[in-house]
Amino acid sequence: MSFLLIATVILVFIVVFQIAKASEYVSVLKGEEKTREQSNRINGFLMISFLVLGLIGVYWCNELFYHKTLLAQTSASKEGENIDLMLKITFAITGVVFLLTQILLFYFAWKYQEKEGRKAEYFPHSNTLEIIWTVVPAVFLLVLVVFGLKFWFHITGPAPKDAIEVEITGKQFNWIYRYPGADGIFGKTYYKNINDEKSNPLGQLWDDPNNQDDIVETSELHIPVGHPVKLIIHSRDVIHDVGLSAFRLKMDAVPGIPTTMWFTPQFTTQQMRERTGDPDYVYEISCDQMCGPGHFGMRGIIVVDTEADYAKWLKSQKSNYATLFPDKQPNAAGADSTKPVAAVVPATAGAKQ
Ligand SMILES: [Cu+2]
Repeated sequence: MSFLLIATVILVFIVVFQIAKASEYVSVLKGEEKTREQSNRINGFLMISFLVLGLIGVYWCNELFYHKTLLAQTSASKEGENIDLMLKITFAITGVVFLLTQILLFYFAWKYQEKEGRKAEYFPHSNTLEIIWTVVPAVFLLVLVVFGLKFWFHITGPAPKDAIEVEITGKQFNWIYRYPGADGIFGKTYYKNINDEKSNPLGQLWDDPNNQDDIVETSELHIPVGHPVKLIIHSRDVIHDVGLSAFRLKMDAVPGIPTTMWFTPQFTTQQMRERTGDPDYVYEISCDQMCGPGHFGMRGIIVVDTEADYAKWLKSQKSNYATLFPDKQPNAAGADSTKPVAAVVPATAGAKQ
């Protein structure tokens, strides 16, 4: 079998070699000039064909895949609309440049093919041209960068006063969400207090009274529609990244350095299901930073509720403190109370959605 294979390869090689040799004799007979002219014409024609087929291909790919891209759906956050706008402007500018340069490249290759009596002009340098093709792209890039910085400072800057604050902590390999509770203040945490066995994944310090009403959640992040949400982003181990593609946002989760970003969801999860025509649609958090062997599994889920549903969900949540110390009464002053548990926990406690 291998002998046959080797023999075939050798035979094919000999045939190709003989054909090449024969065509060489033919070109000698016809005159080298003429052969070159002919091959130039063929190359010129192929260049134009490549241009036309290539442009059809670009258009076809777009028709085929556009509905699978992010831009097919409008941004799910108000702030993300700025990102979409910038992306569209970038596409428009680079699209025009792409079309112009590609069309000229292949058209010139055809138009200026070697012909009798045509001589190439020697044109090594032009200051005017250098200035034009340096300054024009620089101006366009500057405008894009300035807009980018403006939007960036907007979402990483101070959030509106009525923003809901949620803490999100990445760890190998999932996300932990924390709500500050009724007092609106996150209790202190200390990394040496982190203990997954004792249900303290964030290392909450129990002697800080602000911790007593903090809700810690690992299954889903609930946020209300039409309301600014500020994420305070932490990491427990290595660098992760909160990627919110539907909202057009992402931000690194860096151990020891909290990062923030805020946004306003425009559509509830239910509305998004109708918009996409996908009954199973959910907002996803993807970890956008390769963070270890379980990186692929760091898919978080965000549920965007109506204001009423969100309030209902929040009310049904029990603070981590109340779960861990059911015999202690959460108290704004931090003092332990001997009041019965029933008074501490709302009737709906524990009924997670
Ligand atoms: Cu990660």
